[in-house]
Amino acid sequence: MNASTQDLSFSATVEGGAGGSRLPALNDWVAQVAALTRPAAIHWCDGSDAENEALTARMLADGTLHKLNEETHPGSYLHRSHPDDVARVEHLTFVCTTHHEDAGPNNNWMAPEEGHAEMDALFDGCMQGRTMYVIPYCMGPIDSPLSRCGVEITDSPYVVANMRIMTRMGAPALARIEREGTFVKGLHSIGELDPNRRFIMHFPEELTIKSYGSGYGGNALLGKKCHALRIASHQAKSEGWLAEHMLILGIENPQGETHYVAAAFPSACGKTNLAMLIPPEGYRNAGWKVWTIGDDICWMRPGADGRLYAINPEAGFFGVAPGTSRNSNANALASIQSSTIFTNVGVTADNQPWWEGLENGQTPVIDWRGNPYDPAKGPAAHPNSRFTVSAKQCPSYSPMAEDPQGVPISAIVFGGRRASLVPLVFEARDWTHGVLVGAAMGSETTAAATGAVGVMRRDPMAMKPFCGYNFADYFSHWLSFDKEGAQLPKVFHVNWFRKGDNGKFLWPGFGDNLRVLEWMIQRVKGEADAVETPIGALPAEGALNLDGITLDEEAKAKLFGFDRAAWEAEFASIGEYLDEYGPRMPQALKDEQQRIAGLLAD
Ligand code: OXD
Ligand code: MN
Repeated sequence: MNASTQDLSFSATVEGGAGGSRLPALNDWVAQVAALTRPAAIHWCDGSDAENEALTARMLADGTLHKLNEETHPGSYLHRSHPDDVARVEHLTFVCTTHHEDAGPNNNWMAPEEGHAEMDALFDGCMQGRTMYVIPYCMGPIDSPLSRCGVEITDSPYVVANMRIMTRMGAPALARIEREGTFVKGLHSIGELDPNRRFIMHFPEELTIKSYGSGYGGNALLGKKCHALRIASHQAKSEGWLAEHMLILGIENPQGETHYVAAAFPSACGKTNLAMLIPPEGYRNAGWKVWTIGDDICWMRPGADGRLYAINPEAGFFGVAPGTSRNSNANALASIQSSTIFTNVGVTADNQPWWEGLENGQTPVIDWRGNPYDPAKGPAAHPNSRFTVSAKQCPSYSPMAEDPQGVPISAIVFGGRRASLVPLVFEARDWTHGVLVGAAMGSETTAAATGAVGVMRRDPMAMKPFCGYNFADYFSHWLSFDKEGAQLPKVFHVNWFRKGDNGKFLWPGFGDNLRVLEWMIQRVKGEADAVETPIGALPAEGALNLDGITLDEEAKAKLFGFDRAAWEAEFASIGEYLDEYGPRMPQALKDEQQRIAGLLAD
């Protein structure tokens, strides 16, 4: 928006704790946005309990929220989104950089002036009769040098309630913004919730986001995908750090030693389950523990000792509800028994939240649209229905998650949903190979974004929907960490989703994934055996602990073997993929692809 062309004399009732800021740049921006969107009132969020209670009462009164059973789920609410607004909209998500090539073939692009003009036309007068909320927030622990702040302006109280859980929001964040003088500007309006008037635009060079026409989490909670991934990845490139779509967990062995792992998986591939893993019984009895730092986003940068240190910029979980059960993720289930916002789940006769795979013996009576549940009309909960809950409610939440210095990362894991070809686990031989493993990641699509489900696509480092700049430059940035004095993590690839000839999963997954993590940590310490192959090092027979599980011969062959001819074809396709980026693709990565393709052909 061009301030000079706006009528800044517009006035609205100002409410809320702060009622303004000591930072002129922030006050001016809020005034410009108000002049454009013309709200009835402006509310500066302070993040207090009183503010949250008042907002909740407002949302209960207008039907934005429905109270759930207070006895079974105290302080919890259900929100039903517009049925056409249930997932991220990648085809309507843009990165607006001055030069088209800077956004890369991996993003939709628009010139910044055009993007602003398009968005400002949508925002013009869109908040009339509504309250405009100003949300100062901090991504990461409030006192961490790795954290970054932003301000989201929105007309959705549901967004305010979610941002309060997902970020450090309110007065302390405002104080940090006023101290630092910089912040990411995020402007959001639900507009008319019309899919034809919906866009999510990013202006990384201006640290600005504009999102219109959707109330869905990934499109509307601007701290998450828009700031912490798209804008932050761009910022991280110029500042020498990494903003990644990764969970972070700590693995404590019986000797009390904890290793931290960061793992990238595409949306809805079990990141939350892995981040909250409960060790199998034998491991539990032996004293193993798994600690959760984050389930979706990881910001990392080299520390003085050359290792990568990571923080989780988020303060809560926005997890996929379907499939969450006592068996699949008891920690998530325990976390969401109180003070949780559920979005698009079903409801039981006694008003408890319900979703497919909950497996608690109850049945839904109302579906996610608010209609009587009829199995013939589809699932009770939308496949991308969600829970929003504070990370502090998770039994496995690590106290180290609040450490301003972050945690040192021992291993980076890339994983996809691959029914065939890809073995359970392999280790990259060095950093360059690891970057290629991440760059070549492929996965079948899920319900987290609109579009066909189950189609295999390349999703480098699980960042296809989230990298705010050209992937070729992003891979160069990753390669640049391999320098004098660096103590980089080992890189691995996993596939929990390999299927047998009968179409069934071959690996039990969930808690048993700890067996794979244990092998990785042993490899980091130089204590486990591996078999070298052209694609990387696979666990040697007997090196990965399989005590307590039974795998048949087909499973062993497919999970721990490698099919040379099929990999040769895969590497040809990886080569073609890298070529799609033209001359900006780093030569080192192309050479690495060639090296392995050569080994496979031998
Ligand atoms: C998410 C996603 O919501 O990746 O985390 O879509
Ligand atoms: Mn995600």
